[in-house]
Amino acid sequence: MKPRPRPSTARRLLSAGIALVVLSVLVFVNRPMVAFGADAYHDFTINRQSYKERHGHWSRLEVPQDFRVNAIHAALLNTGKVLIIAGSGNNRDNFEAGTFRTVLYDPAKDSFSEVPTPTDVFCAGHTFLPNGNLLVAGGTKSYEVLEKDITHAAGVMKIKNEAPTGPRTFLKGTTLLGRDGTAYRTRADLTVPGAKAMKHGDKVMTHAGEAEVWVDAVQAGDGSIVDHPAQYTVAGLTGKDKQNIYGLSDKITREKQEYGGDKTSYEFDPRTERYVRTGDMVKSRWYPTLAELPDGDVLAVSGLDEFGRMLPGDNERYIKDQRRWVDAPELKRVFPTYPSLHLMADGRLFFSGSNSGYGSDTEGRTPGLWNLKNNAFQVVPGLKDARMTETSSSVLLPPAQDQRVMIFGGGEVGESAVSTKRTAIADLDGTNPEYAPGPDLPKPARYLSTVLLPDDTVLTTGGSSGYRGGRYGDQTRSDLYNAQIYRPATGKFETAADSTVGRNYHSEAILLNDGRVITMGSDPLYDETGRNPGTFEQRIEVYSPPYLFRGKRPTIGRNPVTVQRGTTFGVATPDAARIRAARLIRPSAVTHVTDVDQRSVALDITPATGGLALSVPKTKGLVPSGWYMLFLIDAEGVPSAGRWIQVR
Ligand SMILES: [Cu+2]
Repeated sequence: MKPRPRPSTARRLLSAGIALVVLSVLVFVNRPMVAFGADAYHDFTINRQSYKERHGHWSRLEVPQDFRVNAIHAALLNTGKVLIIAGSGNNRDNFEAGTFRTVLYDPAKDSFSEVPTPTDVFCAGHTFLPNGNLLVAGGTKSYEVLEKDITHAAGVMKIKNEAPTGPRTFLKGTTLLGRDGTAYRTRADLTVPGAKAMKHGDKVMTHAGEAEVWVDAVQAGDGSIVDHPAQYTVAGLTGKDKQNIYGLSDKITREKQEYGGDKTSYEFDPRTERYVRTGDMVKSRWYPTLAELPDGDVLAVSGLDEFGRMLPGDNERYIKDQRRWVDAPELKRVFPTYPSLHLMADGRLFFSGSNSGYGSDTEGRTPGLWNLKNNAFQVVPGLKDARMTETSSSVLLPPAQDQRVMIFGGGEVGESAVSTKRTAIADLDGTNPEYAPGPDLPKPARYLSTVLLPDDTVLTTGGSSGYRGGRYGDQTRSDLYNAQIYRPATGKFETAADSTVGRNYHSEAILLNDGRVITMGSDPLYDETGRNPGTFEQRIEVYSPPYLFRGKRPTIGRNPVTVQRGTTFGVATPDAARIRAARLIRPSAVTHVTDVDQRSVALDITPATGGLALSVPKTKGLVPSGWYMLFLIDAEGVPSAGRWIQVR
């Protein structure tokens, strides 16, 4: 065999060079393949049956362009459809154009439809009534104006009328004059009631009529600022009128003007799929919580008034049989906006501490049990990171009979970079309940959505570590994609599959009656760079929990449509032998991760011919009247699809 000649150095260098070029080309050509390989492997992993059985599975919903809205509120109707409310959707252009949106999604048919939305229900409160209608009250009367955009000093003016000669109307643009002649104009038409004579013992006293209105300085600049309480005359009035009718204002400034609340109220009817106007609320409210009471009436709590001021503890009651609101001065109590108020078995409302966005940073933030019979408030101590309850979420853990409320995450008051991974559980059954620590979340979280599942677990998903998805530590964006399932029986979180869409402020997650969870919304303050304004997230995802991949689901053959609290009813099921639990789950009505509707009530089970006999507890505070989803759960924790039942 002829030996190969040794290559020259030049030749060796040349072939090494060629090899390097070829290798570089190969690496370059294959680079996307390598990346694609990692993606493909991830896809392969999350789509494996064994993975889904342990962690569940997410999928993206196809939303036709016409039905993409800014989901600010979401509720599951007893038709199985999801009510998605945007109103103006935190979009000033929509507000000014009077474009208010509501969309219905039907999971059974995978179809969308549009619902006419009469007024701006953006940031209203809501809760389900015993008849299945969703009471929606409050909303947006005016958008905020940032300090940098305020050219003319403005303030709230109280117009007083000391003449007992009946109401007086002043048109928008009416001028009020300060002592030095500085002029201000009213922003809206205003009717001021006449003075009233009132008897106090044997004395008769005159009470002036009064009404409030925004006024803006006629001249731009700081010259019209008034930093102290002062009196103003109404231009054009003379003689006695001029003496009797005048304006009073605490201050007129160029400070930020908060969003103003609205007093409009509706019942949304799931059958006609329309908003039906009820009597107005007594107060205008932006960010109120509506809490159903044991008798089926509703309490509206907290909010900003029409001038963007925190309501100082003014709460009111909806009388469902008369479809009107009445003042509840006997229940004066201060809470921050969107307080989480969970109805307990004894009829008290438990304020978990969770709230969303506005209010005094000290007053009214302490968790406790609110007795509506005497307005007493029993503090529930022991919450770690007690200052971090804003943008937290809380749920009544399943089953409701355990009377345990769990709070998740949250951040410091206002636009703060500080948030917590703390959870805590208050066992409210005893006489002196306290919060005890729960397991930490994997990461600090605000705006975490928490959803009760039929197998007595709680899905926690979405949220961000930073304020509205923004900066946290060295990240410019801080959306959380990790989801986890809390299992009360073990007191631990289990890892769920990752979601693919970040969800922070103005996002929701709710249980569907087919056992899946739908998630939507998110309103980041900034984009990915952290420099430009963010875009509202309109994509929708659906999460299928592990139980949907664990074999055949039990079925319900037949069930009554209406059941009485404290009675036993029969359901037909071919799976009776393997059923271990039955739950009534009250559907969610959620906004700003505040959902005081969802609850899961355990039913006692006894065997019966052709199925099972199920007993509904008789306590109203445990099972408030209304529509529920009935789930049967087998020994493996696999639930049936939910059937709609009305509890009376
Ligand atoms: Cu909001």
